[in-house]
Amino acid sequence: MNQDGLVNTADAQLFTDFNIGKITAFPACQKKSPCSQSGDVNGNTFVNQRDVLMIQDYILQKITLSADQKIRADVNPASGNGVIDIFDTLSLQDYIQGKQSSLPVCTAPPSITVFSPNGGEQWPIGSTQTIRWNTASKGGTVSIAILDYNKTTGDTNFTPYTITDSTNNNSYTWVVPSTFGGASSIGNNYKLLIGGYFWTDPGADRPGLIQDTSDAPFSIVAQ
Ligand SMILES: [Ca+2]
Ligand SMILES: [Ca+2]
Ligand SMILES: [Ca+2]
Repeated sequence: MNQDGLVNTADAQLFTDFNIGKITAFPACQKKSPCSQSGDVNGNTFVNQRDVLMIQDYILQKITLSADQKIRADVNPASGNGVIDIFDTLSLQDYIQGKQSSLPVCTAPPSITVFSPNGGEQWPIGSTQTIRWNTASKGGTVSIAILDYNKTTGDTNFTPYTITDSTNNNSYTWVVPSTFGGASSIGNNYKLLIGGYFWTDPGADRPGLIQDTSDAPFSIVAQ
């Protein structure tokens, strides 16, 4: 079924997944690594169940792996973490069975960077300002908030004020309000926060939060 040369429960699982609609097709042929040699632990140019079994045997201390094999086995998370554990086997299995189109280590998360305000600005109440940021991949939605570092909330050293949810197109026009949360907005210790769930971590089965803040505080001043 998954053409790894083994007829075992993995094939039965594929049948089950197909019958209940979790997958829409069976792996048609032997898979290659989605990047360099990641996942191909035994180095035979194919990524299949034998590689998963090698990682499992390594975790159970039945076998040892060479330094290169350890690098190829560390497919999770996106940065590779130098730890070989069950999450690597689960990600590798998802890739082999077609549930994921790549391996986490082969899918670098996009970054987001706040450009303006990025620190030092003095924005008057009532003025129209352009909040700017940059993402490698546009699309989706970002949440924009102002963090007031002069006020703590719970166990955080800032108080957030939500501005809006905006299309992730790298800019948003903002009229600086006179109040935040019912109090004057005049202050000298604000940072802008931009964050969104516009990337799905293939190893986590859920969208991962990508966010950034101003590098240094900015101020809101009187009109
Ligand atoms: Ca292999
Ligand atoms: Ca790992
Ligand atoms: Ca930043």
